[in-house]
Amino acid sequence: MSTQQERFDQCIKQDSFIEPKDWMPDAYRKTLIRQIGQHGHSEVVGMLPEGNWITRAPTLKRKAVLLAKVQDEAGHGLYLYSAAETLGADRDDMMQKLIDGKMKYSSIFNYPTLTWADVAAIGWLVDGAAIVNQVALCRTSYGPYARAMVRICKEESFHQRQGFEAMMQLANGTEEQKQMAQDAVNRFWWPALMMFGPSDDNSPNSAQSMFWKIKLFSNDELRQKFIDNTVPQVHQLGLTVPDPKVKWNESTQHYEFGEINWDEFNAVIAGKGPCNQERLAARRKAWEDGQWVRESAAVYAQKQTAKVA
Ligand code: BYC
Repeated sequence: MSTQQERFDQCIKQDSFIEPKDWMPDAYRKTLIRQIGQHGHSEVVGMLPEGNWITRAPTLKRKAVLLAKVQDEAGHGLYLYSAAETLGADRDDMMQKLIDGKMKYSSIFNYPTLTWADVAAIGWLVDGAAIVNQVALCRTSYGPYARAMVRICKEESFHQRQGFEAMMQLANGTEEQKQMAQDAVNRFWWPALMMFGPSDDNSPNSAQSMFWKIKLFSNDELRQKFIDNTVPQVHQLGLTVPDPKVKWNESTQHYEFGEINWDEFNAVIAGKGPCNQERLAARRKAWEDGQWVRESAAVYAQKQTAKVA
């Protein structure tokens, strides 16, 4: 075994961070670029379903909060693309792969936001699921990814709380508003569980990623944690979980739950979800419309460099 490999293995074993200039196996680099790139794309595509409601937010306060949240998601995308660049990834290439359907983004953003309650449900359930996954990633083995996660988690916590508060207002509102809240939970509950990825026995990347401590907990462990956190919140809102099998198990100290529709999950990640085409078309248009901005910025940067030289 090479000294470089030994040093890398030692670093992983001791829970130290691997930094951009450190030697790392090619497959470790490739896995990180895949995961961080997809994570960045999820943040950026994730702006679309919520952005859809900025002009229709019910009050000025809700509009201001939603604007700030969507802007935060753009920022998360930027930290993540920057982290991927430290591994040698090229941002234009990642973007091209996203719009060509060659790189994935989170399945959850392929579902439509039909009512205002869906925006509340995204804040509460989707950001809630994201936090469970991302808090674990604050100790992931690659330094720049872990550090990006610390700030992202702080912002996601605010997002989750505002989503819960918006949901609480609906759940305690008129009968119609309460029904709207329940309908959003019914439609977003299962897709939120799918965010954690396939079950452990069907997750091709998990074993290696856990060995390298890129992932510290398995998909099923994190999904269970989210369910244990969230079921009491649904009850607190006076709503119901759309799964008749949800039941507290005293001996395991966890909630039991029903079977996830993996056919639906596989269809969505294969590009056949309700909004996949619409999401990619929106990203493609934004990329093409922004061409002149990228060109101008590049010319400006060249001029600045020439001045310094
Ligand atoms: N959606 O072997 P597996 C947010 C893919 S955004 C789509 O378990 P892995 C927010 C997976 O990529 C939060 N694809 O993979 C933003 C793999 O395909 P490839 C986003 C999925 O990587 C705006 C294949 O299925 N969070 O918070 O070990 C507003 C097999 O899976 C999904 C992150 O990205 C999925 N749900 O584990 C509001 C967190 N699940 O690449 C909120 C970082 C799996 O082999 N990522 N796939 O073709 C991770 O923690 C891991 O990548 C995953 C999957 C747990 C998602």
